[in-house]
Amino acid sequence: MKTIQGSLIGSGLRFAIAVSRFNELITGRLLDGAVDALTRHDVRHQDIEVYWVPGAWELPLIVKELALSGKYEAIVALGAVIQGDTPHFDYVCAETSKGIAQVSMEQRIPVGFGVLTCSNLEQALVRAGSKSGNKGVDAAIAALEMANLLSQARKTTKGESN
Ligand code: INI
Repeated sequence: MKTIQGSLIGSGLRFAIAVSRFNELITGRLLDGAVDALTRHDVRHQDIEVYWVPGAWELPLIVKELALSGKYEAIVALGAVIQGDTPHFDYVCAETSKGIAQVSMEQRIPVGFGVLTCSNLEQALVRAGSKSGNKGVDAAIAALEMANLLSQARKTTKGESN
């Protein structure tokens, strides 16, 4: 039996982080968490590029552009969508998540999904570095693991030795 896993060693890997300015109180914390997680796993500061967009709705487009550039082993998408009194929330959440997933699948690049979809600000704060951890950290670590796993899988499926 052969088991293939992605390591959490980030040296030599290049990351783009796309982050939305909407609800920056939250997304700034997600960004800090993501950068901290990557650098703690030996990703160099100069190998991380941060792209700000106006809101979560705009994330799929920049993620697609970054994926197509071929410059990065993985991308992390960060945002915070907080429910209001209208169905706007549902449209933004649905299109953001669908769009990001589509880019990841079509371009075959890991995209860590760090977009919070919360009922209120308190729920978001809890997930942005207080009681329930930091979803920016989780998204960055998932992207790192997947970048290494994909690289392993591509070697293995080409029959190269590891
Ligand atoms: N964008 C967010 O990132 N979070 C939100 O909670 C949000 N709400 O609630 O409206 C939001 N809206 C803006 C949207 O993402 C676009 O930037 C805007 O519609 C312009 O295209």
